Amino acid sequence: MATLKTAMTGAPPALKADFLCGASSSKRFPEPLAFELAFLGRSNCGKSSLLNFFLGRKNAARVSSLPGRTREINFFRVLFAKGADPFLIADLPGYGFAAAPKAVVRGWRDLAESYLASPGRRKALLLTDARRGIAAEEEMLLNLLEHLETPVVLVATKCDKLGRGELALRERELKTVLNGRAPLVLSSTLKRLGREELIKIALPEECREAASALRGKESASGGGKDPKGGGSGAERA
Ligand SMILES: Nc1nc2c(ncn2[C@@H]2O[C@H](COP(=O)(O)OP(=O)(O)OP(=O)(O)O)[C@@H](O)[C@H]2O)c(=O)[nH]1
Ligand SMILES: [Mg+2]
Repeated sequence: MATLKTAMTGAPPALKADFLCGASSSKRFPEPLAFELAFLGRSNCGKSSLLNFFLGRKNAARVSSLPGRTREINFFRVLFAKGADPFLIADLPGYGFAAAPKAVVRGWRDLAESYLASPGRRKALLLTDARRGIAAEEEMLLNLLEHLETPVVLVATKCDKLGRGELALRERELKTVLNGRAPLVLSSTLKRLGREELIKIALPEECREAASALRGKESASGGGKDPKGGGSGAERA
C-alpha cells in the first residue's frame, strides 16, 4: 500500500543514498560534487535523525541517545532519480558537547570549519533543538556561514517536544532573532513534520525537478518506494 500512499499524499520518495566515507581530516574529504548539503548543529540536536528523515531512510546515519557520538564528517552520495546529478550530504560532528574535553571540542570545530571553507557549491542546514532556540553557538555558526557566503536554513528540531502554543511562540521568537538571515523550517522526525518543506527549500531547483519528475512517473505507473522510509537504508562502506 506504500505505493498508493505515495501517489495519494504526493510525499517525495525515499532518496537513494550511498555512504561514501567518514572523514576525520580534510585529507579524507571526497571530491566535491555539483551540490552539497551540510547538516550542522550541537551534539544531540537531531542531525542524524533529520538526515535519515530527509532521505526517507531508516538507517543511513547512526542515531544515538548519547551526545557526541558522531565524531567524523559522514559523507553520503545522494541521487533523486535515475539520470539526475548526484550530490553530497555531509553529516557533521556536533558542536559544543559540554562533557567532552576542550581539545576534542576544538578538534570537531576545526574539522567542521575546514569542511565549510573547502571549495564547493553548498548549502547548510543549521539545526537547533526547538526548545533551545538560537544561543551563542548557533549565532557563531550563522556568522561563520555568512562570512563564507554559504546559504543557510535554520531547522528547529524535535518540535513534538513543544505544545502547540509554545511552538507558535518559539517560531515567532526564532524569526525575530533570525531577522531574515535564514529561512526557518520546523521539524519533527517523530511526527514526520517538515520533510517536504526541507526538500523544497534546501535543494537546488534541478534536484527538485528531478524529484517531482520521478514522483509523477511513480504516480502514473503505480510503482514507487516506501514513503515511510522503510527502505533498506544506505549502505555503509
Ligand atoms: N522527540 C524527538 N526526538 C528526536 C527527534 N530527532 C531526534 N531525536 C532524538 O534525539 C537524540 C539524538 O538524535 P541524533 O539524530 O543522534 O542527534 P545528532 O545531532 O546526530 O547527535 P550527535 O551525532 O551525537 O551530534 C536521539 O535520541 C533521537 O531519537 C525528534 O524530532 N523528536
Ligand atoms: Mg549524529
